Amino acid sequence: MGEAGFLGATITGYGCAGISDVAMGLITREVEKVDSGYRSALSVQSSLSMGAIHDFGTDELKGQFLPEMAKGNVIGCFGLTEPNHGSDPGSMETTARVDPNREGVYLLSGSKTWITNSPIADVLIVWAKLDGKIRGFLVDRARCPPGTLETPAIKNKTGLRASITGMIHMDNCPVPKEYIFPDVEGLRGPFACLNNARYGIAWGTMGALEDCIERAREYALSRKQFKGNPLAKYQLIQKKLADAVTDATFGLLACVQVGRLKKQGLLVPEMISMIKRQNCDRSLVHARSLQEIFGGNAVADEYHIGRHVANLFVAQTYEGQSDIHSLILGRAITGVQAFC
Ligand code: TGC
Ligand code: FAD
Repeated sequence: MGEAGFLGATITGYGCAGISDVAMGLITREVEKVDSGYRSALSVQSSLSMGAIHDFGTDELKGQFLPEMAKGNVIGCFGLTEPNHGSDPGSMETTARVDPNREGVYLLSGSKTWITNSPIADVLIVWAKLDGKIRGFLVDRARCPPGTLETPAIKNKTGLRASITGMIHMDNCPVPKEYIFPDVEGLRGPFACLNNARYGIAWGTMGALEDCIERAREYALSRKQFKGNPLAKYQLIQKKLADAVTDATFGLLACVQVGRLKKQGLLVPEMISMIKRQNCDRSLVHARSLQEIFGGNAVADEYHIGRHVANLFVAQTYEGQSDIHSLILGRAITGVQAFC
């Protein structure tokens, strides 16, 4: 991906491609046609890790990390979710404190879980509370003394198996003050990065759905049941395909429109909640429905449809589960927040 110029591709400078949000969306769609885990790797490196450094890091941090991250030589991850706090990251327990023995050093302690790429990350963007306020820290694995940082992998996942996911355990993990994002405080920091990643998921899930449609169409044309007729001849099968193609088309058009509004500076985050929720939900519903066309063969991995279904459940869950995006939209519509 680094060689192809996909990583951090919307960033201008630092060896990045500087393409539009719509162009990035089109790349994301093609990548997730292959597998949602590939798109996850792309999203985490580009929107969540490089994006955080680009938007909130100092010029020194940008110059030091972005060019190598754009090439894929340095891998990033984004640690927000904790074992006890997923949908509600504002309640996070990970803390930072001033090192009593060394000037200009902070010590991070706490655990993050379900972190894409954490076991292989060189650079870990960690959100933690300093004096009760959420701040962003860049943890450079190479600078962490033994025993202060552990990133075990979470094994035997049922979805997103092409992507490595792990935990981040920090025990007085030292971070120099130059590696703190200086000007961002509160959830605005991580959510700003998530806006771009969620936008990418809305595009990506349409790619996964398109791959399901293509595979189901080919199968329905070749598989014959009842007097030698292909499954594609039957109206119930055609309806499944028609419903899926319709939502894939509407979903892509919505992404294009949101991408254009983003470029014009007319975007509000609720637009992203709307397309993230809708495209994740519809792609999962249709992938499950198209799966039925394969009958028992759907269970065999060589037909790929089951892999997409398992992946799309994850896409619907991470970066704000769909019901959480319903509440974000509900709050915008009514002015009343229903989270707690
Ligand atoms: P709330 O009061 O709503 O907001 C707190 C502060 O944040 C600001 N804010 C935003 N800023 C920019 N963009 C957005 N979309 C924003 N949403 C909120 C807000 O203005 C406020 O700022 P300030 O300055 O006034 O403090 O906070 P809340 O605690 O009530 O939030 C509730 C809720 C549900 C909206 C939020 O917590 C939420 O979205 N939960 C979902 C958690 C989530 O998305 N986690 C993602 C983890 S990362 C991940 O999953 C990566 S997977 C990667 C992969 O493999 O592809
Ligand atoms: P919970 O918050 O416990 O929610 C469980 C269920 O309850 C959900 O259906 C939710 O919608 C519902 N719920 C919660 N609160 C409410 C409410 N107020 N009203 C109604 N319903 C509610 N996180 C990162 O920080 N970085 C990563 O790189 C990352 N990668 C991931 C990769 C994978 C493969 C997976 C599975 C997850 C990843 N995550 C990552 C974590 C992901 O963001 C969380 O799983 C997600 O935010 C949901 O949090 P949770 O799992 O703790 O569920």
